[in-house]
Amino acid sequence: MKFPIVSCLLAWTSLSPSSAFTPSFQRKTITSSSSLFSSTPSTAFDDGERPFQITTPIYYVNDKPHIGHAYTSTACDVIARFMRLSGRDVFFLTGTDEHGQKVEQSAAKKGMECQDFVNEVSQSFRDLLGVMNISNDYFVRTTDEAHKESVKQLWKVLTKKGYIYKGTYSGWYSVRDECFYNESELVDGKAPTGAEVEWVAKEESYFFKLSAMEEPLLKMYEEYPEMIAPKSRLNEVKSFVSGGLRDLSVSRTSFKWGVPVPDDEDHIMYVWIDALANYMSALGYGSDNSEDYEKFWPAALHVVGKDILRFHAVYWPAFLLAADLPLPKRVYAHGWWTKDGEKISKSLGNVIDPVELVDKYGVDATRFFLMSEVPFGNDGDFSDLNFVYRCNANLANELGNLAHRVCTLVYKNCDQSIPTPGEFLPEDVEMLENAKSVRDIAAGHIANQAISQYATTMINLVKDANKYIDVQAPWALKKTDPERMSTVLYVLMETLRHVGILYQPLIPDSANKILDQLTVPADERTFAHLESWPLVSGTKMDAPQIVLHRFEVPGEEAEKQQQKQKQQKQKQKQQPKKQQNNVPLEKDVGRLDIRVGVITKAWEHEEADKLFCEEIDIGEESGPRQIASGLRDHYKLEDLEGQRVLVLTNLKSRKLVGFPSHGMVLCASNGDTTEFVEPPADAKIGERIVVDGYDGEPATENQIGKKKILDAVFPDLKTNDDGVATYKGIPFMTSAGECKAKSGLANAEVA
Ligand code: ME8
Repeated sequence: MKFPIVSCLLAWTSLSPSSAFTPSFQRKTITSSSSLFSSTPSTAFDDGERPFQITTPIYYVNDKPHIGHAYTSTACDVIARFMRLSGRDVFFLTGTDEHGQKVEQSAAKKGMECQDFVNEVSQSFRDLLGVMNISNDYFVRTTDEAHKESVKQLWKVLTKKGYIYKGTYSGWYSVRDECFYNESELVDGKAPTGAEVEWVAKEESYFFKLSAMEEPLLKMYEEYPEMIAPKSRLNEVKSFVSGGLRDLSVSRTSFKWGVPVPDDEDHIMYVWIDALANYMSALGYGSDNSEDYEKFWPAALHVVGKDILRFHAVYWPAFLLAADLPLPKRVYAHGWWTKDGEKISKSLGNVIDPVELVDKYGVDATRFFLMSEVPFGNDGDFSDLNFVYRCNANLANELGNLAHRVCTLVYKNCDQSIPTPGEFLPEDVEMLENAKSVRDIAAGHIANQAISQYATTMINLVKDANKYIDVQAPWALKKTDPERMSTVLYVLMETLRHVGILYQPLIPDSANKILDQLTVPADERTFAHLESWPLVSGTKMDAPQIVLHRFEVPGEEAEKQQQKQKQQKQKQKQQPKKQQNNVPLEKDVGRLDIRVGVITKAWEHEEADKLFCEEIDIGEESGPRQIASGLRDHYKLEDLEGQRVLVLTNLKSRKLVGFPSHGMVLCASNGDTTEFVEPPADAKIGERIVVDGYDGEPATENQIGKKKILDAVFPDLKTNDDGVATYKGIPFMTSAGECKAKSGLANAEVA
């Protein structure tokens, strides 16, 4: 049954009353991006309305930036961009921490003046922001005069309130951690972090009365637990504080590179007082120009790595409580990246340079991988292979391919312009509602810093859109029902508009390129425009371009596969001929070498009007294979590129009307319909299909022919009731799940 467009829209909007879908001829005028939607969900720590300051740690300039720094900055960037698109007033702060012994020693090692050294390294952190496409509003440096004045101001307040006194210090200090440790904290004579410690023999020092803050801090954690996240970190902090706090040495006289203590310039302030104060100094705290401070302080969110939680969840609130200043709303401690299971460190030589990564894969893929691979808050392991698999699956195959297919179909079949939808069917309404519901779901995740869940929400929406296009098959409707084709394509474009707008925080460049192709004006891309701002039918489009490309699977993996194939061949060769002939060869599906592939190029055979010629990547180092398939009655040329397929690879090459074909693409067919058997989107290119219980070695190409293996196996290859390809009812499996006929064609032959 078809729904008339009006009643269908009513039915659709009744499910989400605040978000009426307005057909293109009834566009609303939005005067400012915040007039329709100017908040994010209220949470225990954030009311969803007030100006939002978000901060990264300020990074030490003792060495050039690495992947960990890029990670924290990107996470904050995603949240900041999301908030801005929601209409929130955002102040996104990052910067460099340039004082202290660690930096002083690094400058000395390079034989440079401290100031010259920090200028140079600070610039490399600033450059990284450009490389990672970070949208910070301000970059603070602790060597800025304004910052130094601001810290002195904080020191004076703490002194006036009676929390700073002079004494003498002796104890353990780690320069790498810039942290004092109690004897009891040391492990095998080292800091608990593994850093070297040195003994500071009796030195005159100012102290902060941290011991007096023990009770107020414990009370604060009790009354305001949402200040520390994720929840598991709160217990860690509580147990540290309830273990007893000793007064903190906050000045040193043994080095000079830092902010001098007001009225006692022989003393240099402890680098952590200096550093933590950046969050307020950047807003103008203690200066004549404190408008931003009035507006944004207290900060809504400090994002830090778990390594510096103690400084942010104990020392920082202690200083602020003592100074009678408002406390930040939340400190979020994220996890730690390792590389191939090992700690990232210079001495292991496994430091990942984010600039190299972006050079190799581009900024959006890098951002996407870092944000989606690991739940924010957990530790993560970096591997090139996972990077490539994830980006190829979720970005190139699912999103890039969908956007390209849809735009190409519209461009070719709808007069190069946005189609006019006809009547919507329930499945169209379901797709549109699904797209519309995603903003609130994503906003809920971002409000809780669940960045990877936001990514997963987007990935799932794109998967749903792929299912919709596969089922609706608009390419087949051109001749039979062009109005229906226009409706389906319109629904897909409108869904992609939501995808593009909502993906901007994560993959800004690619999302905006997709929105360009969809003809969405640059000033109509905020979340407010999702409310009632559909695409205008009839708008002319530019010729579609591929936005997200696939990456080569790293050589190592390809090498491994080649090695395996070589070994298999050698094993076969080594078997004495006689024996080979004597041992009966099981003629089952285990003899077939069926691999996951993707069509990278396709063209029409010049002489045979049923044949397409294809190049198919099955992960072989030698490059894609050329294969011819008789599919021209069933698919359009533009449907082929990017299509994931199963390839039967251990067949003798043969010429098909003059075209040498090196394998066979498997399809499901019931006589009327023929469609590809598809591996799941996350299946790895080149992996072999497994059928439980039939794990034999693939036969040689000669054996396949001579022993008539295909004749024996093909009658038992069928799709089941769910369209899953099976051998004798047992599913074709990949590491990512079952292989299925593209539109779920049930009980069809597979060949
Ligand atoms: O601690 N995985 O600066 P820093 C994830 N200046 N994140 C990582 C990481 C990894 N392997 N390595 C570093 C400082 N990070 C102080 C901060 S703030 C007032 C002063 C990230 O250069 C993570 O955010 O050592 C971590 O907290 C920060 O870099 C440490 O940067």
